[in-house]
Amino acid sequence: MEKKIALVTGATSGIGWATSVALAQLGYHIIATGRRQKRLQDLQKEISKEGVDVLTLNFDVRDQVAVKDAFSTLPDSWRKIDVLINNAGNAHGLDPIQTGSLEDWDAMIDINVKGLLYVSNEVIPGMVARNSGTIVNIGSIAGKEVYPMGNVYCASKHAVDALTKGMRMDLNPYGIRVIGVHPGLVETEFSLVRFKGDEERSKSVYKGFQPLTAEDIAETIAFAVSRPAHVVLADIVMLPTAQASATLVKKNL
Ligand code: NDP
Ligand code: 8X3
Repeated sequence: MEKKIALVTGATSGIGWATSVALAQLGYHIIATGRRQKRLQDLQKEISKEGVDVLTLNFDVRDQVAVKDAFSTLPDSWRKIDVLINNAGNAHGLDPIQTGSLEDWDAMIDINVKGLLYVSNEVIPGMVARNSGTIVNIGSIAGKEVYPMGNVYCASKHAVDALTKGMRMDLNPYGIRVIGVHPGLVETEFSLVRFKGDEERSKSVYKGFQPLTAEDIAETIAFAVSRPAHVVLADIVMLPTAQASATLVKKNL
C-alpha cells in the first residue's frame, strides 16, 4: 500500500490520542502534535506497536511562527499529508460574560479558531496540489447550540462549524473531503482544563450518567475517514444517550 499519512493535532490526550491510535490501526503513518513532549513520546511508543511510523511535532498552535517552523522541519517523505485531524482545543473557564476573563477568551479564540487555521494553512495547499485529502474538524455540540456561561467557548466552536462548511465549499473543486465531528459530553482532560485543574469539579460533570469516551469519538472518526473516496460524512453530531441537548442530560444522582 502507498504510504498514507494522517496528522493529528492535540494528540497528547483524550480524543486526539485515541484518534491517533485508531488511524494507526487503519494503517496510517501518524504525525502527532501537541505541547507536552513526554506525552508525544509515550504515544509514539504506543502507536509503534501498530507497525506504522510515527513522527512527533511539538508546538503550540497559538504560535503562528512555531507552527510554520514545525512544518518546515518535516522530511520530504512526511509532507504528503492525506488526512488532517484538527482536534487541538479546549474550553477555558465557565463564567457569565460580565465576569469572564480576557485571558480565557484569548486562549479559546487563539487555540480553537486561529490555531486550527494556522495548521490548516500548512496542510491545505498540498492537498489542493494533489487534488485529494480529508480534513476532520472537531467542533462540538457547543458549536451547534449555546448554553449559559458557554459564551466564548460556544462562539469558538460555532466558528469551527462555519470554517468546516466554508472549507467544504472552497475545497470542493479539488475533491477534498471536509468532515465536521461535533461531540457532546466526552470524559477526557477537557473539564480538568476548563476548571483549571479542579479535579472534583471536573469529575462532577460526568457523574450520574455514562459519558462518551475518547475511543467512541475516535472510532467514528476512523469510520468517516475510511469511507470510499466518493463519500463524505459531512456533519456528525455525537452525544451520549443520556444527553438530549447541550443542557439536557438525564442524570441519576
Ligand atoms: P483534552 O484536554 O483531553 O485534549 C486537548 C488536546 O488539545 C490536548 O492534546 C492538548 O495538548 C491540545 N491543545 C490544547 N491547547 C493547545 C495548544 N495551545 N497548542 C497545541 N495543542 C493544544 O480534551 P479533548 O480530547 O476532550 O478535546 C479535544 C477536542 O475535542 C477539543 O477541540 C475540544 O474542544 C473538543 N470537544 C471535546 C468535548 C468533550 O466533552 N471532551 C466535546 C466536544 C468537543 P497539549 O496540552 O499537550 O498541547
Ligand atoms: C465540549 C462539550 O458541552 O462541555 O465541547 O461544551 S461541552
